[in-house]
Amino acid sequence: MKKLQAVIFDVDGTLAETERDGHRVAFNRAFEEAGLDWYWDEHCYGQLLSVTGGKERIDYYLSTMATDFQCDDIPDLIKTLHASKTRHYVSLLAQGKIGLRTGVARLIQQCRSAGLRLAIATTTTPENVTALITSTLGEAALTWFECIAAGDIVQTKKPAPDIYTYCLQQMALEANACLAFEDSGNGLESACGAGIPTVVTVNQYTQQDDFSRAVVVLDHLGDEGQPCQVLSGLPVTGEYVTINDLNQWHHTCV
Ligand code: XBP
Ligand code: MG
Repeated sequence: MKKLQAVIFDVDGTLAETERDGHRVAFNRAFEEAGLDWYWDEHCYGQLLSVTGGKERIDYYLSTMATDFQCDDIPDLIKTLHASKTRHYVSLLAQGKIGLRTGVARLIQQCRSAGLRLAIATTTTPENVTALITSTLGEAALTWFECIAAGDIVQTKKPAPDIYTYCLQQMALEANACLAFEDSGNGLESACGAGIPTVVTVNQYTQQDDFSRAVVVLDHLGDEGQPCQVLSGLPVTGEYVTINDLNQWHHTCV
């Protein structure tokens, strides 16, 4: 039987609810700063989230919702807007505007205490990962993650498996020695495409996604006094997810 050796976390929507009040707000501030009358409200942003990657999302918006927009150099505009958006997003995080989801800090610490190797596999930029981890767990926590696979480090973003495959390669790990934590259908497809058994914690934007390939789907990881709920898949032993559950789930599916 293959032993669980590592846990790989997605970032946006999994470690923290960063999309509605973080990335979306940062995009709108970048558009305003550029003198554009674009505004992504919560509903519109939910539709745009079907495309991963901020630059790719702006391009998708232009090709589907702002088709009349004219510009001599669209790629340069997208690059400039995204750099501005990242600055605004990092600033929001530095102000402590976004915290970790229920149970995330606890489970990360329990993984560390149990000797499990930790990694991150995300579509967002490395700067954004650094800003989120630093603002929620402290700068030293960055060293807890052996590999932070982020953004443009791979050619093709989620739902392609590339970012997870890259992470496995960097850590010289086999997929069946790991568990991945995701929040979205795109993320689940990416992790499963790399052969990694995956746990999903849903959020407001991903509740309707297809999670049929997940080992277990939860509302959140739970904490003392904040019981989690299994939406589908394998059971949780107690009121919140512990290392025992990770080992049990891993044992059941590899
Ligand atoms: C979610 C994404 C990211 C963010 C925006 O990433 O798709 O693109 O929405 O961040 P995750 P950027 O894989 O962590 O769920 O603008 O930096 O792409
Ligand atoms: Mg995500």
